[in-house]
Amino acid sequence: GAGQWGYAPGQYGPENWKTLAPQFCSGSAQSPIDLVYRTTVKQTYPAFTFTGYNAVPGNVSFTMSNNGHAIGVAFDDNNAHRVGGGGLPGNNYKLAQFHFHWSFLDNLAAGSEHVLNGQIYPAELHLVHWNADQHTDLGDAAVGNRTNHASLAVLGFFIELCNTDNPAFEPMLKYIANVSQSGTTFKYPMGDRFSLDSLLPTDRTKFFRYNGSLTTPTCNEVVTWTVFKETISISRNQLTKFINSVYYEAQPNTVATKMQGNYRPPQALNGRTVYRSFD
Ligand code: B30
Ligand code: ZN
Repeated sequence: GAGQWGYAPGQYGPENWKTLAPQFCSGSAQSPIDLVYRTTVKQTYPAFTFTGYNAVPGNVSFTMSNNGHAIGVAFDDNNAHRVGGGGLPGNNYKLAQFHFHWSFLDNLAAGSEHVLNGQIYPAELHLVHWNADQHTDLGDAAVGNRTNHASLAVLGFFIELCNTDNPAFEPMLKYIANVSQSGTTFKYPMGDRFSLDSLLPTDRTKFFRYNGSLTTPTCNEVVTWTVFKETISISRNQLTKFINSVYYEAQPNTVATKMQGNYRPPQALNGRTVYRSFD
């Protein structure tokens, strides 16, 4: 469940997460951040290795879910989606889920969590991987009572508006009405396929790197963040359909509202170094 926090300004909003979940949300290595190119430090990194990110075999099912604050997809593939290399502090990160943060219907321009040189994008994709050499599952890696930036590798991609539909989003959009309410899940029919490789940009060599946190309460500082320079495109119609189709978890004494603007604003750097892999 989402717990008593949300994105609307006020008692449960991002400005009060420090109070709602003080242990980590008030920490000094929080995410997201504004990635300012001229303040970053160039470093040479080995290439990422992506395993299992190609077309999903017909016998692998996957589930889309509405957890009350974002729409996510998880593969039921015995952790076959893995990432290593890329200078991550580990070589055996398993994909638990991916999810989106996105904009408001009346302002499609603002929806990303990370910001690039002051520019906010319409949406952002997060691929959440946990370190299988150190942890038993995502929960153990994400919300343990410890600070270990090797626990999670979250890969972030900016999503920008384009005039044409991106076919890679169609499998999600086809079934999005099945997860309109918080707490609902939808298992894709056998034979329906979703390929992450078709969604991700082909150039995954240019990225920013820093130590940060979960961008939602309890904001644990357990993430090695990678935010890629190359973007994913989505059409206005597709983004609008996502936002119009799904609802947040209702906060106490309120009715559920449309899931829009589910992003945390940038957090203070507090002396952290942000690296980049490219000139
Ligand atoms: S993010 O990529 O930094 N936005 C979690 C993972 C990645 C990010 C944020 C949170 C995470 O695993 N959180 C703990 C699990 N959640 C369950 C869930 O995802 O549904 C606990 C919770 O918050 O109650 Cu809602
Ligand atoms: Zn996220």
